[in-house]
Amino acid sequence: MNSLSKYLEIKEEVLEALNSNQPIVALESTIISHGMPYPENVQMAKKVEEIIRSEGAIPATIAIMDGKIKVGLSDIDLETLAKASSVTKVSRRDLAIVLANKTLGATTVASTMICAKMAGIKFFVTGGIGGIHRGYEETLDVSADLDELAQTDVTVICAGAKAILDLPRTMEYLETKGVSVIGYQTKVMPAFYTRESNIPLLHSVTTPEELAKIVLTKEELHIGNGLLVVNPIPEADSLDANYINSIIDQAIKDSVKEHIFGKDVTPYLLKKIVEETKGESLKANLALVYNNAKIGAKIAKAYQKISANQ
Ligand code: PSU
Ligand code: MN
Repeated sequence: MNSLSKYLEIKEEVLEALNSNQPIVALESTIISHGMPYPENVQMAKKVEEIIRSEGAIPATIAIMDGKIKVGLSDIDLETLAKASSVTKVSRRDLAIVLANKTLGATTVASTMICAKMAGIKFFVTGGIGGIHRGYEETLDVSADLDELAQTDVTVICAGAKAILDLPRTMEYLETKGVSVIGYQTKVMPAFYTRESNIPLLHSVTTPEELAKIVLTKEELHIGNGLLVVNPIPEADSLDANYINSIIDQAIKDSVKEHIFGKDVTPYLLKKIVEETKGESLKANLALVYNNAKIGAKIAKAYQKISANQ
């Protein structure tokens, strides 16, 4: 047994899909355990999988359980992650520790990318990526997601980075690290709860096929880093920019006052924003994840089709 297969536990249907070259979409679990309240989190996790299936791809939600990297979870696993109060938020630095200790861990964008790559999955759908936090000058808070995108060859489909972050700096960092950011039917960076920021994108596509061709080309060149697809929240679900930004501003002030730091910052802000918007932000968050799942599955399918014809 090679050392990796000792830790990887790939669900049967995902394994079959890998062996027969079917499209697969990976999903993270921190969004379940730390990103949304119960029971909406588990409902979201199940519905995202359904959407991916209805588009003709196989979902593979990833988490750390019983000393294994589980790729593809059962409904019981999803329920456990959604309910348990002692789930570790696992980023790159935590992966070996949580595996060795056999504790329960939810994977962030960074560690889901690592695990997807280990399993041979090329596409990964989430809500929003982490980035450079506002107040970076003081805290040096930069999400490990950005460096993972710089080094791990997986395509991540998201709705941009939300305004809890410093968007211009996040984009500068991605540029420095050589990460391609491609708008899906948009020419500006989406800001998660809203469709637009004031940051123009250099590249955009209008179809999954165009995107798939870029992914294949990047692969054939062995460039080796990640690729970020940014897909705006549907118009009908987007929030008013002034409204949500004032709530975000206040939540950030509160986080400073309460001395929240490190990995607790993002979950704290998300929770606060859900409370202050009386659930409006949660509704928007769910809608954008579903939209990303649909587009992500379409891209995975288009990729499978063109790569089979090579
Ligand atoms: N953005 C969301 N919901 C989330 C996250 C980001 O809208 O749940 C999670 C993702 O797992 C992401 C992580 O990888 O937060 C980033 O955390 P940090 O900022 O501590 O790197
Ligand atoms: Mn951080």
